[in-house]
Amino acid sequence: MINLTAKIEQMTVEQGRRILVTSDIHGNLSYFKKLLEKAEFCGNDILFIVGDIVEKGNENLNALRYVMELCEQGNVFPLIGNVDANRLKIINELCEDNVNGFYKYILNLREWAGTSFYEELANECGYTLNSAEDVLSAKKAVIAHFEKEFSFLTGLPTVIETQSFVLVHGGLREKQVADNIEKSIFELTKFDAFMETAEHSFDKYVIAGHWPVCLYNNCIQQFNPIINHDKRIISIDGGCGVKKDGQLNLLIISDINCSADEITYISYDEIPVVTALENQEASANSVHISWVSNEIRIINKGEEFSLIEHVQSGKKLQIPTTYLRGENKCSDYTDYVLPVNKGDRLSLITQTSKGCIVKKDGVTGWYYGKYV
Ligand SMILES: [Mn+2]
Repeated sequence: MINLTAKIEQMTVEQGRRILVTSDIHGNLSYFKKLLEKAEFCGNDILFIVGDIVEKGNENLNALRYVMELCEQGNVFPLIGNVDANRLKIINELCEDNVNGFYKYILNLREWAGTSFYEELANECGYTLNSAEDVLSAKKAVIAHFEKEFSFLTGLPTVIETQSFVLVHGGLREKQVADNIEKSIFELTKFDAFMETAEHSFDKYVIAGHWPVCLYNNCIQQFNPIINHDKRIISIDGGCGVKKDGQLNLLIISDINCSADEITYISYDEIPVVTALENQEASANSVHISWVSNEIRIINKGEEFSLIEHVQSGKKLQIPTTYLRGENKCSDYTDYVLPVNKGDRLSLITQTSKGCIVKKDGVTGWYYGKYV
């Protein structure tokens, strides 16, 4: 049986060691490795991985095994995420009554990400998943074969409190860290929009993942970590692998005693990069249509661009027709025109006859100039 109760751990971090924090790797192992390389991660660093190691990417089992391997060095501290916990629960409870829904989910992920955590587990045990029955027949072998991986995930803490900050995948429900022990693992790991909806200003800065930071902004589409000094919350999920212009973020805290103002970050994505050849000024009054506000009305559907009305803001705008999702939704979109200087490096997301949608320093927007 898998025992999924919240675990709160205390930890004292030695002075003089650099602290790195990432979250929401979601099976994107190459992103994670490249990010550590970029940070020149070494044995003297402390690395926290704030949950959601598996699912949605194409190397879920390998990502988990890589994290397990890193943990043997003694300076790497993963926490559990809601998706990690949910997989344990689903696999454990898998039976005839619920297998159809789970098989549908596996098929969705196969189409979207190429594979899924359970599919990788089943495959390693020699099972191919072509029906709900296959999913169920693999269960026994999966549970026996991956005992080590499951007990590793089950043993992960939900919250780690250090002398200067607190780490948790979703967020803290209660202001005092210790009071959160009453909460379920899912209340602490699946706290949607924590930075927006938390009712407390915490004593120590709380570092959380789970909710892609781009969902916090209705004007600008941006993926960099956000530090909220009023509530003392640091939100770091860059939407890696979940958003097409997402990135994997890594907070860099130079020392356990450094102040929140001194925290920096780096990020990694695999979007092709071009160089701008022209300057461009930023636009004002932009809108960012995100997954939490993506209801639209199509006014005129064109071949390359369509005129739509964004329901939440009431704004009418032209968006690439490829961004439409059915009749009343669209993909994440912004009409923001980025400030660009000649020589800037831009990550190229979408090309159109009018200009390109690019990302610069973690912010997405239009660029209308020439580039190479
Ligand atoms: Mn999550």
